[in-house]
Amino acid sequence: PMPTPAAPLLDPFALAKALSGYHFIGGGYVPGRNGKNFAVVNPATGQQVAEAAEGDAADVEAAVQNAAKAQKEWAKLPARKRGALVHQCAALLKEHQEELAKLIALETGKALRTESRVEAGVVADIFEFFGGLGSELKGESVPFAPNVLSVTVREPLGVVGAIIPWNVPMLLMALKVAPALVAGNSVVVKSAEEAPLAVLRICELMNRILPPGVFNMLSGFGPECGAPLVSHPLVRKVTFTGSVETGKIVARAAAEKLVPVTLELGGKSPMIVFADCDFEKTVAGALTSMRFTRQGQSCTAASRIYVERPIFDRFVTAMKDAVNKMVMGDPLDEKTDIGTIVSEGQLQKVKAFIEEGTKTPGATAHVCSAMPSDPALKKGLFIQPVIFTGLTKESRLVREEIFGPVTVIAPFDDPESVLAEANDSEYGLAASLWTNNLKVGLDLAHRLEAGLVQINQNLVVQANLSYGGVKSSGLGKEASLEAMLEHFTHKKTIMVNMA
Ligand code: TXE
Repeated sequence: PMPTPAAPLLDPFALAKALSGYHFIGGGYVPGRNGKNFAVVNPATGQQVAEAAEGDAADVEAAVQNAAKAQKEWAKLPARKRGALVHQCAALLKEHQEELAKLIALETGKALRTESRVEAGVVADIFEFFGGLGSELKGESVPFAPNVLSVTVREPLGVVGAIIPWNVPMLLMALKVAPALVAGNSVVVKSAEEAPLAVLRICELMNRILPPGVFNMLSGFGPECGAPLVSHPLVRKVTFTGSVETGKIVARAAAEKLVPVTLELGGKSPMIVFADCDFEKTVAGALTSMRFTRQGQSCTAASRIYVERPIFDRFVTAMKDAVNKMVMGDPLDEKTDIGTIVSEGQLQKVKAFIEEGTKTPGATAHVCSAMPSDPALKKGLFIQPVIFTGLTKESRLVREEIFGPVTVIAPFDDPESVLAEANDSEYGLAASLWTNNLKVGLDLAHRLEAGLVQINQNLVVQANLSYGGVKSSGLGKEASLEAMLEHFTHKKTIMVNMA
């Protein structure tokens, strides 16, 4: 029986409770086999809102076996039919946008108006985009010899194991699940321990349309639940978003059984602002690029801003003024711009960075915005956004991913020096350039070491555009037709000798 109702349930607290203690395996909600659960906490209040099943190898075994069985039938459906079903999922997800937005706001602390509602909308958009691509799973005919017909066909890989983090769980799940399914694979997702609920709710919605077993979800911790999923012999593809450190563990385990792996890891994305930019638009662009609305918990967040010296002071002042206008508060409140950090562990990590920056000689910490005054939120994981100036490139705050509401702004004098600084990073996920001189802009865009470079805008991931980093930011691409073909199918060659 489904523990959640057919109509959207707009009370996220009731929904969280209803989803407590379940995985989603073989087309239905099932409790964990070991009976162990862990707490899901509302980071805005510190109160427990649900329990999640603590998955282990036995749950992985059940989910993968179900997925393997379902995949055989799913792959037999015409590709366009699979796409059409995924497209129908998009429509249903759209109907439930508000419900999903509230649930994700509750479990992650991301503000409803500025972040969570947007994420729920993008999720539907991703399913809609990939749902239209069934007929693109085409092969080629290759000239070989006069009497030989030589063709390639695209075949699914089998069961896909997907591991997702907590910052935008629904969106990152969709980027993996939608193309995997359209390509004829089945999927087992391991959700993030901080945010298992909204993705679990989506399972039941999609199961109204998809055959049982093609989409399964497990909650649990990395070593106990994620690791056995990655190593399971029937999992023929692994796709992961998370930290560099865990990404390497996952890649090693996948290499052990020689299955392909896609990794989307962190970033330290530079934003480069030239004096000839459109000043007001650039300040507004910087405000969204820093993703302070998400407390900076974004892999593409502009966490290093380089500003050409003549406008440096004016830019810093404008940024401080803009961030000071942002309202921190209850994520579910429509007035709130900035919600909370996701967990106590992340909060401590971010605070340690801020402390280190504050103590650095020559550095100034511009602390912005005001902590919420509501006593109900006094245990909430709020943190005031900080803009740092005066830090040099040796600082850990300039080099490492903080994943918090912290940005470093530094001046530069010429395009070559700023390019060298921007590229002097272990990461290479995203970058943006703000200038009216497109000759300089385009030249730098070609020479920046990043998977995504934008000039005079800084949009988040788009379903139809290739997304993914270079260097330690990852391996392989997500989103786009090409990502579906390259990462969720293999190309088989068939030759017919007709002589
Ligand atoms: O990441 P982990 P955490 C960065 C960000 C953040 C840091 C730590 O800097 O501060 O990583 O976050 C699962 N085998 N990003 O600890 O550990 C885990 O259960 C298989 C950037 O949350 O990478 C979760 O589902 N799976 C990033 C997922 O991996 C394992 C988004 C991510 O957790 C595992 C998130 C194992 N051995 C964090 N160990 C981005 N690119 O946006 C853990 N997991």
